[in-house]
This record gives sequence, structure tokens and C-alpha cells, in this order.
Amino acid sequence: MRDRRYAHPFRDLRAKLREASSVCVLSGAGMSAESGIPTFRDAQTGLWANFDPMQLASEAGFRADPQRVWDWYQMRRDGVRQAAPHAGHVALARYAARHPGRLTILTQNVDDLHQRAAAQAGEGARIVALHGSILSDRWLDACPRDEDLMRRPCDPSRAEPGHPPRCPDCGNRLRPGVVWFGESLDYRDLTAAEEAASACDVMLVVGTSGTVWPAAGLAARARHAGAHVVILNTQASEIDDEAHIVLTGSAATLLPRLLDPL
Ligand code: BV8
Repeated sequence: MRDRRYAHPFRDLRAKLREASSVCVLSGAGMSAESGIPTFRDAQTGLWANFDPMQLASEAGFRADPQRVWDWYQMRRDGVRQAAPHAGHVALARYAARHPGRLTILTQNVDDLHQRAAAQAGEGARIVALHGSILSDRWLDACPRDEDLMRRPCDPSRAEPGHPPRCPDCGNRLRPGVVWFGESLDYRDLTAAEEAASACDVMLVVGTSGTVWPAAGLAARARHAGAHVVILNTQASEIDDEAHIVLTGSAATLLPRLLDPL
């Protein structure tokens, strides 16, 4: 349950963040909202309002209507490319640059805003993209050449333009390089995330509804391993009970108040 001993949350939390040797961030779509990227469920505005994101973000949904799903991802990619990291991304990146090796960011987001902020601040954070990247592509099916030692597998960068692009040699379709619902996370990413959550002194859970597993379970894992868990969100989430304290507010406002210039 949440711990209500905090009379001066920011002062006490800043002291913990100053003393911590390992800090984890678990971020969700709310972390990107103030950069103009709609949260996952809000991404179904306008043309997409009538489509279930779970259906669109699934292999079955893609195979059922490749063009619709491909175009949905193209629309979202355009939004990511037009977006920029906000003060919250920058505060995390600068904290990491000041304390190299201390911060691990476990993001559910498929944009590259944490990565861009880290590159601008001078690295320092380890970033685990649990659900892949919307800016990358891979083949939908195994390439028939994978089994042929005499021929190199087909190259995604040579796919012919289309909705989705296809391989000119074997007809394979491209798909976004993300983890869809019903697909397992990369075991290396999940293992790294679980280890980081189990080892951290403080976990900041930022902008996630806590509805998607196994990522949502990382907050409980951190708590059970002894971490101090802090939720930063504009609304209640499904994992609030895993937090020692819930800070109600936005990522771009709260993170600089917590981290600058620790
Ligand atoms: C898997 C990539 C093995 C694609 C995504 C256990 C229990 C129940 C179900 C399951 C389970 N284990 C597995 C499942 C099935 C499923 C799942 O979790 N279903 C849920 C929905 C019931 N999980 C999977 O399929 C995972 N695979 O486990 O493989 C398996 C398979 C099948 C069955 C069993 C086991 C794969 C999940 C990954 C799916 N891919 N993304 C793409 O993006 O197109 S998930 C996608 O949705 C996002 O990446 C993100 O993870 C999620 C959305 O969640 P949030 O990030 O939290 O965003 P949301 O919009 O919900 O909330 C935004 C929050 O921000 C809100 O709280 C809001 O208040 C807050 N906010 C808004 N503005 C701000 C803010 N906060 C701060 N500041 C602000 N300014």
C-alpha cells in the first residue's frame, strides 16, 4: 500500500535520489504526451478512433489488413519524427550524464525520445526499449533465403515501396520493428529489465496506465526487491498500489523538480 508519511515529498524523494546507487525509470506513453505524441489509447483519434489498438498492434490485425495497419504505423512514425524530447526527458538524461551508470530507463514507448535526450545530454543512461522501435522495420515472415547458405538473406532496406513494402526477390512484407500484442518480448530485454528492477534503490514509474504486461509487473518486482517506488502520473493507474508515493502531475513538470540539479 502507499506510504503516507511524506510531508515534504520532493525534499524526501530528492534525498533518496541523491543517495541512490541505482535508479530505474519505467516509462509509458504518458512520458511522450507532452512531446505531442498521443498516448497509446489516444492514438486512436480521428480516422483511427473506430479501431481497437490491440487489434491494430497485433500480427493477426496486420495479416488481416496489412495496408490499414501499415498506414497507422506510418501516421505514428510521422508524429514521432516531428516530436522532440521535453523537459522531463532532458532532466532524466542530464541526471544520467551526471551519474554515469546509475540510471536505467525501461521504456514501453516505441518512440526514440529517451534516446535522443540521452544523445544530446552525453549518454550515461542505459535504455531498454521493451516494446521495440516504431522507427525500424523487419520482415513479417522468415526469409526463405535464411535456410540457403549459398545466398544472403533479403535486405529490408531494398524493399520496394508499398503499403506495406515488399521484398522484390521473395515477396516478403515488411512490418514495424515493435513487439505486438500476443508476441513475446525479446528475452534479453525482459531479463535486463527484471534484473534492473530487482536491483534498484528507487523506481520512478512515469506516465503508464499499468495495463500492459509483463512491463506493468516491473513496479511490483522493484517494490518486492526493496526499492522505493514512486509513481508520476496525471491520473490514477492500475499499479498505484505498488507505489510508496504517487505524485499527481505531468512528466515534464515533475521530473525536473525531482532531478534538477541532483
Ligand atoms: C507477452 C508496441 C507472451 C506496439 C505495445 C498478463 C495479464 C494479462 C494480459 C497479459 C499478461 N501477459 C501478457 C498479456 C497479454 C498482453 C497484455 O498485457 N494485454 C493487456 C492489454 C491485457 N501482453 C502482451 O501481449 C505482451 N506479450 O506477454 O507475450 C504472451 C502473449 C500472449 C498471452 C500471454 C503471454 C506484449 C505487450 C506489448 C504490446 N505492444 N507497444 C505499438 O506501440 O504499436 S504495448 C503499448 O500499449 C505501449 O507500448 C504501452 O506499453 C501500452 C500502453 O500503455 P501505456 O504506455 O501505459 O499508455 P496508456 O495510453 O495506456 O496510458 C498512458 C498513461 O499516461 C495514463 O496513465 C495517463 O494518465 C498518463 N499520462 C498522460 N499524460 C501524461 C501522463 N502521465 C504523466 N505525464 C503526462 N503528461
